Order: sequence, then C-alpha cells, then structure tokens
Amino acid sequence: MQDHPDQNKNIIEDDVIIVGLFIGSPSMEDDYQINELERLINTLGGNVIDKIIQYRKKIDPKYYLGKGKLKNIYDFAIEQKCKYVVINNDISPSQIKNIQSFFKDKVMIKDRTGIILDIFKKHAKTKESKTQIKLAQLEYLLPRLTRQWTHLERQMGGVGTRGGPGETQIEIDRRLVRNQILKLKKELQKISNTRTTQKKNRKNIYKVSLVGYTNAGKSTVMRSVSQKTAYVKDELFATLDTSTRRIKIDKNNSFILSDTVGFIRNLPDNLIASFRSTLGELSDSDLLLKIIDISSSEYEMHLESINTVLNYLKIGDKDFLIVFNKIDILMDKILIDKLKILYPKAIFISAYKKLNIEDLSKSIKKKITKSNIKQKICVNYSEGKLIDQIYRECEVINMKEQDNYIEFYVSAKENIINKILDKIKK
Ligand SMILES: Nc1nc2c(ncn2[C@@H]2O[C@H](COP(=O)(O)OP(=O)(O)OP(=O)(O)O)[C@@H](O)[C@H]2O)c(=O)[nH]1
Ligand SMILES: [Mg+2]
Repeated sequence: MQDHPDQNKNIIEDDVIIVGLFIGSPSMEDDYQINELERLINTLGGNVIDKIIQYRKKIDPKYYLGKGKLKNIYDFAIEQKCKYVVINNDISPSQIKNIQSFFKDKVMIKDRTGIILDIFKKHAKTKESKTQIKLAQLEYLLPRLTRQWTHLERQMGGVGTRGGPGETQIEIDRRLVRNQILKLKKELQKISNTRTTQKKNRKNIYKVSLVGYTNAGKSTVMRSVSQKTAYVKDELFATLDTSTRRIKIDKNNSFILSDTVGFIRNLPDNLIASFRSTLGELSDSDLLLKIIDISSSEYEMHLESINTVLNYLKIGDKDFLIVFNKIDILMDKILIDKLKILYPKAIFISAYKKLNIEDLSKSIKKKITKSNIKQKICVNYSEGKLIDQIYRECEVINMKEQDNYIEFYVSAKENIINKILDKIKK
C-alpha cells in the first residue's frame, strides 16, 4: 500500500499535469494563475507536460472536479506515464483523500499549498527555517492523515507509538503528529528568544525591511544597495531566511536593511504562522520597502498580496515606500507616468542594472531624518566621552562654543538623545 502522497517524496523531479479548476467564466487572471503554478513546479524541478483547464458552476463536494473529468485525467496520466497531478487551488483534506483513493497508488495528487510547502522545504537553510517549515508541514498533514499512513511509527523511532486501550492506528498517528507539533513550537520559541536578544542590541539604529512578492527582486535590491552579495536566483522563494546588513548612507546616517521571505497570493496561513518569528523582523522595522516587479502584468495583485500579509501580521499601518523594480525590462514605458500619478512617492529602479539606486537611498535618508528629533544639548568641555558619542551617534546641525560648555544642536533617534540627556543629568 502506498503511503500518503505528500509524505512520499517532497521534490517533484518528474513530469506533472496541471489541473486548473475555475468557477464561473474565463478571465485573463486564470492564465496567470496557471503559469504561476507552473513556475512553482519548475522551481521544484518538475516538468509540466500539460495543463488541463476546467470551468464549472460549482465545485464537486466529493472530488472537487467532476468524476468524469477526473477519470479522463487519470487515464491520460497513465497513458503519459505521468506520476503527478497538481491542482491550482487548495482542496479540502477530504477531497484530496477521495481523489487519491480514486487515483489508487499510481498517480499522486498535490494541491498548490503542498507545492509551496515543498519549495520552502527545499530552500530552508538555517535551523530556524527548517524548524518553521517542518511545523507548517505537520500542521498541513494533520487533517489529511489517512489510515494507510503508518510509516510515522518508523519515523518517530517507535517512541510513544503504542496505543492506549481502544486507540486506533489513525488516532495514534494524530497523537504523534500533535506531540511533534508541540515540540517544534517549543524549539521555535527558544530560537525566537535568541532573536529578541539580538534585536535589543540593534535598538538604536533605523531599521528598514524589504517586502514583496516572490521573485520581485528583493535580494537584488539588497545586493545593489549594500554592494555585497545576497542570494539571488530566478526561482520562487529563493530567500527564506532573513539576512541583515548595516548600510551607511553618509557620515551621520546609516540603517539596517533586512531581506525577508517573499509573499505569494493565498500564502497558506499556517506557513505565515510558522514564519511569524522570521517575519517578526518586520514588526520591528521603522520602514518597509514594498518591492514590486513593474514588468509583471500582475503588479497590482502583487501589491494587494503584500498588504494582505501585512494586515494579517497586524503591521498594515507601518511606514512604507513603494519601490517599482525591473524598469529595465519594462516594455510599456507610459506605465511609469501613470504610476507616478497613482503613487506620487514611489521610486522607480532597476536593482539589476543599478538604475536610480541613488534615489532610493535619498528617500530612505529623508525618512530617517524625518523620524529623528532635534534637540539642544549642552555639554561641559571635560565630558570628552560624551562629546565623542554625540559626534558618533547624532547628526550635529549646529555647534556653539561657550565659556564652560559646548552647545550642540543635533538630530538623532529619540532614544539616542534620551540616553545622552540621561548621562548629562548624572
Ligand atoms: N531585469 C531585471 N531583473 C531583475 C531585477 N531585479 C531582480 N531581477 C531578477 O529577478 C530574479 C529574482 O530576483 P531576486 O532578487 O532573487 O528576487 P527576490 O524578491 O529576492 O525573490 P525570493 O527570494 O524568491 O522571494 C533574479 O533572476 C534577478 O536577477 C531588475 O531590476 N531587472
Ligand atoms: Mg530573495
């Protein structure tokens, strides 16, 4: 008997048939959705041999698709010796189980969330992202457990696999998965505590985070702004782990720039929840750069998806700048003029060709300066260390030498100024 399809093999390096089901009448958006799914499958190393699209008035409660259609798909897959069928939407756990039993063990069915989880698993590099993805996968698996899914015992090394009185195999499996979920949550909490300590150490500096749809060019922006390497690849969800660089704009202004995991429409909720600690970096930011691929016909939907995730994370009201990227490959140059009217504060760049990166730095600097407060500070000549600190951490706008003290007029983050004022009081 075949195990659950989502557990057998996580990377599809095989032929795949895409099945797209849409309710109502066709729209342009459908093609985009199917092409996006194909790119997700390519990222896993899969090769799409056909895309079967079906329009229905409503979904079939048992099989999602019509039974006749399902039979055709199955026959076609067998004829083509194709082992995977991927559906464009997320289907309910019971539908996935019903289709799987219809397909017997010859063809595997996966849905879009299953594919996204597989990509995350493939790209996770650090202990934190690996743990986050394991958690998301188990949460996805829990309602989909079937009776035949018994190799869990082997995976868990036989620990706690003996059922209590009257406990069936499926109940044992569910219990094991739930225990594992709890364990992973605890592990993540520990990692997140370390992150909080690191955050405290960076309290005094202005923090900027890159957010955007996957493949928008966030890591490329990171690379061109910091002029250091960042992992850039023409793959979906190339970056999963937050990376951080300190960037100096000029003598008095520097900031921390963080690259984060990309978003996608209908990003599975349990995935966002698992990545909450990584994404927590965002809530700690002073400014978000929303990176949008202007060359994509779906840039509006990308912007919407970003806002949906930010609202979900309850940080929809954070200060932000919209950055339209990839202007070098934009065919319709008139679009820039149109967008300038819609988004007067937006910046138009090519991270790859390093076009208008200066504008981006200037806009960030403006934000930093605006967030700073201005303050008069008087310091005795004898306070050499404090005078050093003022020059190091503040922008000195004006300085007057008096008989016994120096009068500074400075601009800096409020907490830096408070720290200096506290020292003067002492
Ligand atoms: N032509 C062009 N290509 C770009 C530009 N910026 C990024 N790219 C390309 O777009 C692809 C994705 O870039 P990344 O920087 O990895 O995108 P990302 O937003 O970090 O993607 P994820 O980490 O997967 O979410 C790569 O092939 C880049 O070379 C640009 O300004 N112009
Ligand atoms: Mg990236």
